[in-house]
Amino acid sequence: MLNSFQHGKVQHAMASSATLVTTIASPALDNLCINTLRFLAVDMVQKANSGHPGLPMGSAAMAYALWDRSLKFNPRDPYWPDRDRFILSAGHGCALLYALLHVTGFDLPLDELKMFRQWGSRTPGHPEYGKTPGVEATTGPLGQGLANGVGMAIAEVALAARFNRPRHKIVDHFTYVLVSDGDLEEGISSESGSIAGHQHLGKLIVLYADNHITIEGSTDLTFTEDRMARFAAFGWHVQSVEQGNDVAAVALALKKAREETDRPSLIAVRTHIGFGSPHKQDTAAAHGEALGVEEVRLTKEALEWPVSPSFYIPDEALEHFRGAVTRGSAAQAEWVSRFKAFAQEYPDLASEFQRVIDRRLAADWDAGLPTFTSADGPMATRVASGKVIEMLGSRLPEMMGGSADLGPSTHTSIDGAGSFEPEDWTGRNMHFGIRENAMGAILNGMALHRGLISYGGTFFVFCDYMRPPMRLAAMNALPVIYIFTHDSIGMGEDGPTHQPVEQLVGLRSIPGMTVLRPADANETVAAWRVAIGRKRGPVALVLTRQGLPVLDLKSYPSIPAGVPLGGYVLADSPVTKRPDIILIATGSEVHLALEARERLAEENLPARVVSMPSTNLFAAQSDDYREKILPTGVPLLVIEAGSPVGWQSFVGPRVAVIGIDTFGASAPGKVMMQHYGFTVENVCKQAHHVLDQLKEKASCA
Ligand SMILES: Cc1ncc(C[n+]2csc(CCOP(=O)(O)OP(=O)(O)O)c2C)c(N)n1
Repeated sequence: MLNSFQHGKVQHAMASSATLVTTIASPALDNLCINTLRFLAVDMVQKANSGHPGLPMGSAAMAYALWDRSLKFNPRDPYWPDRDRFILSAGHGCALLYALLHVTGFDLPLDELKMFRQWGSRTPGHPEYGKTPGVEATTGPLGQGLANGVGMAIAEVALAARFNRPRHKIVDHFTYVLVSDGDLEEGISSESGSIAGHQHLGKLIVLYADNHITIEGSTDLTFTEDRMARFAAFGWHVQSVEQGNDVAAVALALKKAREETDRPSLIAVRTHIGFGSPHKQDTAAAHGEALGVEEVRLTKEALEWPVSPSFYIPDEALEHFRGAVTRGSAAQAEWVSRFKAFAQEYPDLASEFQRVIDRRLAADWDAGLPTFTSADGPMATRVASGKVIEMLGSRLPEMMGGSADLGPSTHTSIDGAGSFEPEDWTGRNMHFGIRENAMGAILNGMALHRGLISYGGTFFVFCDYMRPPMRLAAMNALPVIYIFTHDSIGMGEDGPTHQPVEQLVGLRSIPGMTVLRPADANETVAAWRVAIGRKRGPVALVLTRQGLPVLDLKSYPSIPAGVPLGGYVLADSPVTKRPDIILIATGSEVHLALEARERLAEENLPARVVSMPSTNLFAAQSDDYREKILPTGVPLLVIEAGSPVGWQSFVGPRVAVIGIDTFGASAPGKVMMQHYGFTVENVCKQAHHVLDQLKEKASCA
């Protein structure tokens, strides 16, 4: 029953009182194990003739100290809920991680190591979540992994605060991150480091491969501040280990870090990039290319390692590493027994824990979702979203999120749910501060941890600040929700710096991202239903600042079923079944399309209005459905207060777009809309123009 946790699935296995016993190896055996890791990494990179040998060679000892002496993990069941998390933020050094995963007994055969960076292998060029058992996060874009770790540590304390009870600690693990200079140079390290310090995340422990080298050479070129003082100022507990190969010293620092419960820990370990390589150690040449056949030989000789065979793993080392399986199984069994006792005393809480870890929604989670009527309008979609969040927050206690200091504008708080602050980690309203990049990466870490539905908001234009973590969320199919308000030039006076133009097309183009720009309060409700119901991939809700009329469901009954399909007929041509033109609009422009349709009807031009809150969802529908909504041969006119880029390729050549291909300006929203052509008059004029042009073409043909 030890393998009873599939992605956190709890089964009530037989209780076991096994305790975690680590057999400390002799220094000679330690060294053998460390060199095993080093040379596996060296051989992987050499065989691929691509990759980064330097960091693995320098950091093998500290990684070994962690994995051998501290890390709570079970290679046979990589996803049991209370394992320690380990993130290699310096993802370029992944040969080290793959070596660790193989030798400790994860389902990663040696043949996979021999296929490093090759098509279809489980050992890609940077760690990819979901591809390799034991990889907790996709890393490579420097700094993101560290902030993911902050998110995971936040998830740990939040779930502990929610589920642990006196005598029952069912959530109790550490989050470890290995970072490099590049991770700490990136601004996100300060954003997330500051949050972690402020939140007193004592179970976050960061090992820093302080090797003084980046790609262009010595860190003297770029990175000369006192990193220790910087993190100390963030409120971290900081330690230095002078000898990176001193396993005992690293293990001791890790022990001290674990004992420091009030502050996150940074342990700077002075390592040497390319350790052991006679010509490349301590140089940038060890960073990002294979050592070369001759240098591999010299390095192996220097460290008294057999030159051949490559991928050599001494039996003694393997046997020691594989102790992780017994250790991990025992640790997991011990947790299972604790969980069982917890479930006996708190059966409801135990099944609730199981539910949130499995990402299952509570029954009737959407029962109280509001329906708005025209009497509620005008209402900004951000306001409608706020009402939905309040309701959902009360039904789904796993919802946890906030904004980058814009809560009153983004309407992202859950009333009565308290603030997530070090004094009270049961609070579910998060205050990320003005740190969008870290916010995005923390949301990813929370989602990767499991047990929470994480969401975050800011002004739409500032989503650019969090694009790197959004891209990773999409790549990792993480169910993170973004709430982006002030969605167009219609937001008004703040001017072009705050008025999004190219953001819609930008987000829509991220593979796996679902963007929804609802037209009113009722579409917003339906959009939230999509967001919460989606288990894979992030969802961005793009919402207005300005009030919009409410589309009454009595007049527009197609809204609830239409929104999940991405695009649907909101109002059809009043005269004939087949319209002369289709007006496709999103968000606030849907109302303009509806007005224009009436005007066009008076002008004997029957038009259909298609509301298209999500091009991503619409594109995923069947050809038949899309043909039904946008029949072949009917000209299309798109109305969207954003860049027109993308529409042509999306709906084909028979399309004209009223969009924006310049920046906005500082003026009231209504004035802006008029100046940029978002008026009934212009829509009607363009509709006629499209048809005239087509007629002209037809007569020329
Ligand atoms: C955001 C980001 N920018 C640039 C890179 C490309 N890159 C990979 S490693 C690296 C820096 C290497 O220095 P360091 O972080 O100290 O790693 P080490 O040399 O110790 O392996 C850079 C710039 C990246 N992976 N991510």
